[in-house]
Amino acid sequence: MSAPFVLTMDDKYVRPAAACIASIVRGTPDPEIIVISQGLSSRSKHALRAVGKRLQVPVDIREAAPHAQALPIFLHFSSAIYTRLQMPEILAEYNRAVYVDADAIAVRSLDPLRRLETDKPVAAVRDPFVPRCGQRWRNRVLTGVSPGSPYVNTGVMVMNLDEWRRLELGAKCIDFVVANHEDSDLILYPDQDAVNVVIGGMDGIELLDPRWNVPPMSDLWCTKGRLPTRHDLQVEEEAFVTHFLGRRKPWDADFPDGVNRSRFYELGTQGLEVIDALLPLDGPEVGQDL
Ligand SMILES: [Mn+2]
Repeated sequence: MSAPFVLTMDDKYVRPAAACIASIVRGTPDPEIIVISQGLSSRSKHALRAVGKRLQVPVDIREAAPHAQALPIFLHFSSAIYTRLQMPEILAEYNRAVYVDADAIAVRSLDPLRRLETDKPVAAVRDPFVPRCGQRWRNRVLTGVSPGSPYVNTGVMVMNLDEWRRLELGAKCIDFVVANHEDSDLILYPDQDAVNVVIGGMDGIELLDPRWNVPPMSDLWCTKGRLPTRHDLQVEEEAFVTHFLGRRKPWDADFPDGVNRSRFYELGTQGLEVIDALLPLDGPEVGQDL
């Protein structure tokens, strides 16, 4: 059985999520799409279903687990940080799932990801900027985590949900975040850090081909006033998934023009058209909840 593609979002991310969904549907035959709602308005849900209709793929919208709201909210994070960790329970009838960040765009078919059979709870790509745990947590000793072990970006993640449930990894990761939420050095990206410490620390992460999660290198360097290397440009060009991590997004006016931005608009166009018709940018419920 192949796995569903799962996105989580609030109202603010409906437009990029629609582009992401359109890009998946464009390249991958008969994908199963599940959206986990973080308090989506009924307008947003309606718009996402309309995107599915346009793409001729049903979009199954589920609610984030209710106890998410009772967990501590800290720094600039919303309860959304816990949603990925609750997926094994929200998707109780599935053995596996492919989680894709709403700020990602599929450049080619994601079929190999939904077919990936792994014994490990997680398969993900090493973070190109922070490839090792020793780099992420300098001078910290963490149980089971050696400085040389890989640090992964969880923006694209194949989840073996059976293993997550058997080993109670969602609860363990949430406990880790709750216990350490005041330690801003240990927890910078809460759910991603928890996956790397808790699941990485038990050798539970399989590394994927880096092409499955590629940041827009040239644009990120550009914003830092640095020129990308030829290698950066090549990696970017060959990406299977472009993941717009970082603060500046391709839908922002100041995002550099180039291959990455055009991928967002070209590969996501069918989703964007539906959203822009149903949720005009100056509408009352878009972009005002943060
Ligand atoms: Mn992201």
